[in-house]
Amino acid sequence: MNWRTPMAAVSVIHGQSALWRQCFRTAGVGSGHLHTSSCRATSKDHYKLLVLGGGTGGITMSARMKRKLGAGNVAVVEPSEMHYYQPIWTLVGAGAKKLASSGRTTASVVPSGVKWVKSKVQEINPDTNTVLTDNGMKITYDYLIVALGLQLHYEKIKGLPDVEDWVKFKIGSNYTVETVEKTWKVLQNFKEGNAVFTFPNTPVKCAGAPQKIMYLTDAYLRKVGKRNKAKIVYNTSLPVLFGVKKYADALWEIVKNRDIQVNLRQNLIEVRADRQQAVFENLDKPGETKVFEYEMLHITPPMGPITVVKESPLADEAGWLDVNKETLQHKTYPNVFGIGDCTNLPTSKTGAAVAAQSAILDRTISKVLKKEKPDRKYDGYTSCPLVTSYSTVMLAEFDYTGQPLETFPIDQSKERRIMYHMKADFMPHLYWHGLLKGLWGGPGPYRRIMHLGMK
Ligand code: FAD
Ligand code: UQ1
Repeated sequence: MNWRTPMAAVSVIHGQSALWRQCFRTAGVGSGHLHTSSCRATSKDHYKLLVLGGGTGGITMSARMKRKLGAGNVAVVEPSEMHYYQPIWTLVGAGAKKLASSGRTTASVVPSGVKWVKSKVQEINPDTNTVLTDNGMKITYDYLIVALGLQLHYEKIKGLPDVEDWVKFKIGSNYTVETVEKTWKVLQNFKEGNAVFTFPNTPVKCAGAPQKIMYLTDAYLRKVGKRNKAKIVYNTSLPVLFGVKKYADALWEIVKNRDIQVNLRQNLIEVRADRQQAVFENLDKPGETKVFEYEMLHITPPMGPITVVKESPLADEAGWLDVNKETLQHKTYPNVFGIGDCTNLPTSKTGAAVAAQSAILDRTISKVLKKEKPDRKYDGYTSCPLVTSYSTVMLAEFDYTGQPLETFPIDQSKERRIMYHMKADFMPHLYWHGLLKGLWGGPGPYRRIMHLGMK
């Protein structure tokens, strides 16, 4: 729909009146969230800075920008009632954490003084500095930060049954709030056979997560005495086990020692759920398929850019937000910026990357507001705490060059108990109280101290 046509303008007005009716129905009695309810957004539809998406990057930048621009000048558009700390889902899928611990209401994470527009972005028009939402609002901005994340494409796997039937068909996936507990149920129900783990033929968020759950499965089955009844298989679309050699070498040692079979260039294309069979295509020999029987199937779905970004003038050819890889400023619209999974930054998509990006983007926007040239450069820092058991983690950290960029002055390719505690116990606090409050910009400054200024 194009909101500039007269027809569309009518539906915008209808949308707003429907919104007002909804406000009258739901407002009042104890609904005292200062920044919630889409109704109040209709009273103001221009913001100095508008943030699209209230996930990791969106909330983080809202907090930072509100500090910079003051209350009332920043709004964030996010449809979900709940905000999730996704990295802990790896442990939820293995029964080591409860799902409830991963979520907080969006109302509680939107910083005070920032307007929460509880709607879905439907169209972005950077030529007129306008955003259109699914409930008919037109919001204009001076500056825009796009933090819309990425889209999961389970529908691209042929034959995948309805989510309600996944446990019956022994399927789980740590990648969504609806499916992560199914991984744990399927793991507990495991009797005998193949445990098969997949990695799709697309960019993914947290490229280590597809194998973390495999190591936890191995550890769980050993703990309950079923490991000798299981064959663990990792079928990955990639030509490598991990993108950074130092960690890949260490992971190859682990899979060898734990008797895990790794098949490279294998892409899940079909699930025959009633027969408990998964069909993989050999990416080096298109058309050649191999069928794996399974007793447990963990799916990492294909992923891609969010449709609203892909269909906007802000996208690159592949559909990702087209930003400068050093400044995070859009390549053709200088009042537009991007952060996180929605961007085409050539680094691994993680929350840790968002943390490092947030400090750079904060600085870039400060400079742009002062009509100066951005001066700080993002080095591509990203991190993946590779959980290798219920008590160990290998903390991978690297940059655009694909070289390790480690925070601690120890060999981080070793599995360590202390890193497990960092991942399981410390990171959630750092996320909720540091990153989302705009106070944590990644470990860069600490790395420099710990390496005596050498890194
Ligand atoms: P998100 O946090 O996904 O936020 C995007 C937001 O945009 C969402 O709130 C969504 O509702 C909203 N949105 C989407 N479409 C629209 C629309 N049309 N209009 C308005 N809003 C919209 N990272 C790590 O650093 N370490 C880890 O160990 C780690 N492990 C992970 C394990 C798993 C299983 C998963 C799933 C992720 C993991 N990650 C990890 C990755 C990390 O969670 C993401 O990289 C991070 O959340 C990206 O932040 P983002 O803001 O780009 O996207
Ligand atoms: C990090 O900053 C971060 O964001 C809060 C994560 O979670 C989403 C991480 O998993 C990691 C590893 C980092 C990097 C932090 C340190 C202390 C190495």
